[in-house]
Amino acid sequence: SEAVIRATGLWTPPHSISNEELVAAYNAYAERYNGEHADDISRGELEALTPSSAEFIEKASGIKSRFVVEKDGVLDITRMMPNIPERSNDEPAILAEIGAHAARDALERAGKTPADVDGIIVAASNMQRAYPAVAIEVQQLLGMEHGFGFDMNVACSSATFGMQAAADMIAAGNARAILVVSPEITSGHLNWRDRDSHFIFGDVATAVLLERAELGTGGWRIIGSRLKTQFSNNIRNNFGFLNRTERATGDNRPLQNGSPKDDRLFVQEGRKVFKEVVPMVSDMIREHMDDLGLEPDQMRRVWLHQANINMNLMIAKKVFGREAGGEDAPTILDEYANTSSAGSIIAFHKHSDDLKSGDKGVICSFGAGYSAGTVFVEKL
Ligand code: CO8
Repeated sequence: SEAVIRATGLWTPPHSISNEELVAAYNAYAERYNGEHADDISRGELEALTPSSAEFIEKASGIKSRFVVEKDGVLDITRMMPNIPERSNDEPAILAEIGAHAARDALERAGKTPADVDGIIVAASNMQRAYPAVAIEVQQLLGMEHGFGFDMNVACSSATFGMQAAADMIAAGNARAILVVSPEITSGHLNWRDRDSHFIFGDVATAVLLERAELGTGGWRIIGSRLKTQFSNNIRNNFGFLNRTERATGDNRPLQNGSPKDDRLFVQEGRKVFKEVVPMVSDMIREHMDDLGLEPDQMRRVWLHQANINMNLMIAKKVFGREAGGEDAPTILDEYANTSSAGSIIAFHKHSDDLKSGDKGVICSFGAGYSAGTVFVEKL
């Protein structure tokens, strides 16, 4: 039987960094770096770092601030990454903990308890450890003594791919309800020393509760969902379990050296991503609309992946066949920045209560892989 989206949940970190604060820290770092490497720079052996700018960031991306789980370490120019102290194996891992916060929020909004849920999928860009799966720890934190959990990673499209997997398992009779949880601590794998990307990401956790239709009321019917991937090196992170083995004996450089172009952190060709992903995603949504028999004027709203405001305005224009923005394609990018897989879910969570029964829209993710997912929904 059919799965519906019963409710969503959100956990927002307590700390926020404005563009101005971020740029002040980066520029102080760049000045120090240039001073320390003055000789190499004057000999032309090293390129000087150029300052970042808050005006550029807002104009190029639409981002004004980002939430982070810890702020002081990010702004400390001798560190430039969050301070997230190691916890013992007897304490909850931070990724599981924030995922459980979002999961509880979704359950509360649906008037459900962990006893009603049979599965946890943790779907996110970065997992805290290799094993045991973070999802199994979330299952334990929620106090579930039954059911199953597993992790999956499709970068920015993790949540929509997770929703498809959950809906299919519910339809196949494997679970009554499944929570798709996306805890994104992007601040851990963002290179805060890279001017091109230091402003892009923020931290958050979201959850989506999917349930067999006849087990409750309210929420959203899934009219159709579709997944797409196409290999690209334009967004890449080479961090991985073979890093240790990839070096010759005697090479003792740190695995993540934290240099401005460290490829064991997030790196991208932002321009190419923009150019290639806009048509890929617009075509995907339009083709899916055609197959579902949906005309642009039957679409009430699009909840798009939150990477770049200009990208979203172009995609929205193609979906609606007219200038579109604001209410048509709500943005949370200004406040949250890019939160990878959680972005379209935050937009949906914060901007869907005003829709009426029968209203239709699409939750759409896109990003590294490339990967993209469309989940068309109708308010019950
Ligand atoms: N301050 C001032 N100037 C800058 C800065 C800065 N911080 N950065 C770049 N500039 C300058 C450049 O040097 C360049 O100058 P010049 O023209 O003199 O060479 C000029 O600004 C223009 O640079 P760009 O062409 O790079 O700028 P864009 O207008 O393309 O904007 C963006 C850059 C905002 C990155 C834009 O290209 C973009 O948003 N592209 C789409 C990216 C995207 O959607 N990526 C998705 C990645 S998310 C994902 O898949 C999740 C992965 C997992 C997450 C892991 C967490 C870490």
